[in-house]
Amino acid sequence: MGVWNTDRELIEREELDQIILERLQATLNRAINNVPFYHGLFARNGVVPEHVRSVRDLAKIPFTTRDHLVEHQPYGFFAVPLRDIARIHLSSGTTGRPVVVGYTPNDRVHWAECLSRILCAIGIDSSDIVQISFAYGMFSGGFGLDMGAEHMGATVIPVSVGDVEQQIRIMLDYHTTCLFSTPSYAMQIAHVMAKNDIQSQRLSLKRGLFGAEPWSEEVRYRIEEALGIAAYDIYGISELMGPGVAGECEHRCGLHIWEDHFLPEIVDPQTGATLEPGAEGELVVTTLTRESMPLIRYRTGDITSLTYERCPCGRTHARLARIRNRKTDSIIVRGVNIYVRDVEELLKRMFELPVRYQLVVSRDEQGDNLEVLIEVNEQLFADELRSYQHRESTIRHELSGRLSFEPTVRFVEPSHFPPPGVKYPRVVDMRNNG
Ligand code: DLL
Repeated sequence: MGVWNTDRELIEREELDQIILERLQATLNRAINNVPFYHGLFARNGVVPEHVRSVRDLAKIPFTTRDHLVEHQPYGFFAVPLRDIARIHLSSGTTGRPVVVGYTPNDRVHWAECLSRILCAIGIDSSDIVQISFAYGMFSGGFGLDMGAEHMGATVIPVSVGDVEQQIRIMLDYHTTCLFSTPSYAMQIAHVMAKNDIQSQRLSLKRGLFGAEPWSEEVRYRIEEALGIAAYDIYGISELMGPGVAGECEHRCGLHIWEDHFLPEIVDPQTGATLEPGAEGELVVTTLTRESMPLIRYRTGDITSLTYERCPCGRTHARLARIRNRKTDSIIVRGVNIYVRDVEELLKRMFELPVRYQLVVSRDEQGDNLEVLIEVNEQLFADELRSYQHRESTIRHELSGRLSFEPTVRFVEPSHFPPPGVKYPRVVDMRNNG
């Protein structure tokens, strides 16, 4: 498979380290001079950019959190005047209030570069027809990947999300060779294909690029089997840029994070202490080229680990382990830690088909309440009422076995959720809303 930018992707480590340090200095200066938040933060903590002489010195600088961004909405973190901003997106806000993200023309050039590297690394070229089934609009996924695929010469079909049968029709009619979507949407597509007896051999699909939410090796295997493709992982976070911060190459042994644009650290999520390569912890990123919105030691909330060992593909950039879950993907209700993943596992076992669900936590005089909302899809409607009730009571029973109280389980109409393929929060915590 190809390499988009040989000079940058296969660069010797020493040279890469030099670029990182120079760009780090430039970023610190840009932030301190142009963003009042950073000016104040550095002054309060006695940080002078010149004192940051190595990446290790970064630990002297306090973290930036999502709450900081929320406090300074909409434009408080912009380091350039609004007239220099070419585009605005929103972080999708699956874990809180959305935040505005700006791009200068140069930021867009870097975005297209990072994405082209990933697309090329998984074998996409100008002969490919790429169906983009991420949401377009304020979410960075649809537009960003559209721009990246077009930049590297592929043919783009900008389908966006929604009706799953339409996705399949377009794949069949227009001979789509690559599908880009969330992994859960790909599973839904696979499910509808199976239901309508459409064999994967009828498709021209060769590969798929999936991300924007956690997924497992098992899901990868199921997507590959069902769609007859090779499936690759792409990571990104809107506050930092959008999709393309990191992605797999053909070896699929971790996601290369483009260190000439993003400086990664792994920290202990509780203490904030920097951890050694290989240790699992929270990913913290400092942007190195962003003009519009430089972020220093930004806490992503994503749990992963880092390796600097050279990949068989020859790229020198560090690799992230697949993102396991967000720190916020567990929630404490009545003193019990509930992992969203556990609930998902349980639902998977019960239904054997992709279901959408949401955990809603609220509080009244009796204390905290947990409600598990489950989308009623066609298959469930077709079921006997008895099995319906049986499932409701089994879920309630299984969950109350782990908790010290009984949650409520409620089946809801599809209209409760956004259109299929769109990200939505798995947890809604209403306890702080007064
Ligand atoms: O999800 C950007 C994106 C679009 C990435 C398309 C990949 C493909 P946000 O909406 O800001 O941006 O959400 C970012 O999604 O902090 C992770 O928790 C999660 N996430 C993104 N990619 C992955 C992945 C986009 N490959 C948040 N694996 C991040 C696991 C992911 N989680």
